[in-house]
Amino acid sequence: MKTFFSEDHRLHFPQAELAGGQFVTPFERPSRVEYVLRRLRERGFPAPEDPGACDMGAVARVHDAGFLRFLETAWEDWKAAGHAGEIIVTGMPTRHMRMDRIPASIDGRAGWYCHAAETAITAGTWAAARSAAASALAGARALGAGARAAFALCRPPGHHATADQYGGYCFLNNAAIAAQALIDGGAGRVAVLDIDFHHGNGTQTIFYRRADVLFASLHGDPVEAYPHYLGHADEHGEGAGEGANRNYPMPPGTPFAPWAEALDDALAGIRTHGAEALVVSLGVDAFRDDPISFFRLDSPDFLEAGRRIGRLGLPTLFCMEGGYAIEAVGLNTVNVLEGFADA
Ligand code: Q9C
Ligand code: ZN
Repeated sequence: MKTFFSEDHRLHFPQAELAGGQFVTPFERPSRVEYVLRRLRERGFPAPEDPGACDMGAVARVHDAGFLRFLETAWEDWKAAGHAGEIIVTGMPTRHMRMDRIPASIDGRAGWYCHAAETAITAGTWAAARSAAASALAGARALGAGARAAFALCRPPGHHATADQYGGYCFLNNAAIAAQALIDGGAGRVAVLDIDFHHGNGTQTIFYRRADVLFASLHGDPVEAYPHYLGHADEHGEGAGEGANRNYPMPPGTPFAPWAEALDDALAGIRTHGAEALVVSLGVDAFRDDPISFFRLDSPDFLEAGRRIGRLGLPTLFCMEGGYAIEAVGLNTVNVLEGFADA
């Protein structure tokens, strides 16, 4: 399995995440990928390839032009406004406010282009986010060239990023960008399977009105879990996309058996949809020891999940998403990949 990874992920490491009313060291930190790299090496995966420069044309097929300009210039504008710290949004447009006037100030624009304030932007965030999208695009190219599978070790993650908002530790939606690239490369239909603990609100909304990209997500019920305001079972897609969105919200304490049942149902839906390629949003925060999540998967369960995904028989790109039980992130991630390869 080809793997793609850029050292530029290190350029994104905010000092702080707003959590529980305190500033804490971000859960989504650079050391996460070290554990994945080590396990890949130990278990005989080929050395990761650097993806090179990011194809911004491909990124612009998914993301709003104003949003991309904002990300590109946000840090300079923030400094120019005299702000001393990292970009942390303090207000966003919500119910009872105007949604048709984008402010000029950096504070106003940051709120406009954000949906969750735990996520800070720093000097290197834009470069890191582009490098993660570049890995996803390199993975999509590998599938296009005939590979059965590829792994993009994306950091920062992507599935919470909408067409025009960052949040949930995500800036560019790596999996959505890859899915769009597969469509643009000639695939008639593609599926995105999201097994990160959190609902992939960004990916869902990007493809919500489209029939060509099916989105299926297994996640903590938004009644109890981030992103709180999307991810319910009755979100089926709209217009041409009606029926091409499948959500499997599950309650606190969910162990592997019901989770795997949801996985099987999602995989059956992907088969029925007629997908020619699969993108997996591979978060491993469904792990029982994850510090910010509430499912109970054990490490061997990730092997079995990979096997079940592998039995679909589709060309598959895995894009790294979440997983915060730092030392187990490598084992659990590589278990999915190895299970897939063994299927
Ligand atoms: N106090 C991904 O897994 N809220 N993002 C965390 C912790 C944000 C998760 C609350 C969680 C975002 C890619
Ligand atoms: Zn997550």
